[in-house]
Amino acid sequence: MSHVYEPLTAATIPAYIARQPHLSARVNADSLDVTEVGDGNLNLVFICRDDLGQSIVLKQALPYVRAAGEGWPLTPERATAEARGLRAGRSASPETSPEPYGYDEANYVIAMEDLSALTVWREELNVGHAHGDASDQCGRHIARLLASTGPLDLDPAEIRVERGRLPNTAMCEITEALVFTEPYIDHEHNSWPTAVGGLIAELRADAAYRAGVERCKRTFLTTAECLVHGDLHTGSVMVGTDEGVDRTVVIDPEFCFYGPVAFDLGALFGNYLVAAVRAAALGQHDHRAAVQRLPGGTWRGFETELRTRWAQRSSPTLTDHSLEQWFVDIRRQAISFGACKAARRMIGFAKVSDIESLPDDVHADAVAVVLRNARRWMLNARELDPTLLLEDLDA
Ligand code: SR1
Ligand code: MG
Repeated sequence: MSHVYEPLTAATIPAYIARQPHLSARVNADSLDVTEVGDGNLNLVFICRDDLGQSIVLKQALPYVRAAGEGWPLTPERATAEARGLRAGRSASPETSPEPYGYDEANYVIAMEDLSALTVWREELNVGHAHGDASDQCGRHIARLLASTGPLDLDPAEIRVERGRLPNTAMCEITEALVFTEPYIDHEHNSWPTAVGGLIAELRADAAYRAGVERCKRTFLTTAECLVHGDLHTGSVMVGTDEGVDRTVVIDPEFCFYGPVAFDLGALFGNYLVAAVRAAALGQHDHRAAVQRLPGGTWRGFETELRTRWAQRSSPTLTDHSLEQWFVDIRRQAISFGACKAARRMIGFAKVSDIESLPDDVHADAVAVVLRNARRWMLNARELDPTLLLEDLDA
């Protein structure tokens, strides 16, 4: 149940920080320069920097969807889920998670490390920088979260308790609607270039594709393997170099929930697809080749890390053969989720800049290529190899 609270502003933040010793110990509240930089769909994000160059980030949930306005209310309790997701990520994989500085539950404000030395991965992909190592790091991040919140070390009762503590119902409902339902019905959120109307009608009429989407939705609704990020697209990853150190940092786990681990892998695969289609549309051959290697990087990072953690598992009942079976299931599910995640960005709410910022003369074609590949992935998920997913976009 949420309560009334005041949205922060650049003007109110110095006093807000001054009232909280754990924050005023990190930045000087008397000399703050505050900039609002939130560019996502949901929240306010402030970078607060003092005259010594020390900085922190404050992220506040609004009681509605920022990209849509107050007409689409959304519980700010999602910040509580995000704060838990951040703590879990930091504990499972400190090297790929931001440092959290605290959570103010009364005002739905998360304080955390300032990552402004890094850049959002999607923006980097859009300007032709693939950051291949980030794909491996993201795969490892997913495996570490699985290992520390899933059945390798926790017994089912512990997982059930954790799951009950973090239902994140409102956010899961958004995903169910935007990823699995709305793209396939008439809905005011949907839009597409006129030239792809026929293709979308075909996709919607394809019984095998639709059955695949329904299977994904069932898996999303009923599987609770571990804590998953829940929205792990390339806009949820920061990349670059910070004080001479290469970093990949997974941010924004406000959609986190106990779900199928393949959902996070699929989110990345689907977003690599839109990045590859963008590169192809712009004739960027070298960049396209680098993007084509990203799914393999993520899969190998995930597999390598999970094998390592498997060898250290404490659960006595898990057999090695079951790990191999699990990889087969995860691979198929991830490719199928990837199809859903790419298709929703072409049809429904919250489109992606990779495609939306393309010149008019290639935009509709790019949407069509994404949709054709999404269909191919869904129909062939069992046979496809993640390392070859983007090899032939015209197949
Ligand atoms: C109403 S939220 C729209 C989208 O933004 C987030 O990044 C998620 O992908 C969500 O589906
Ligand atoms: Mg986000």
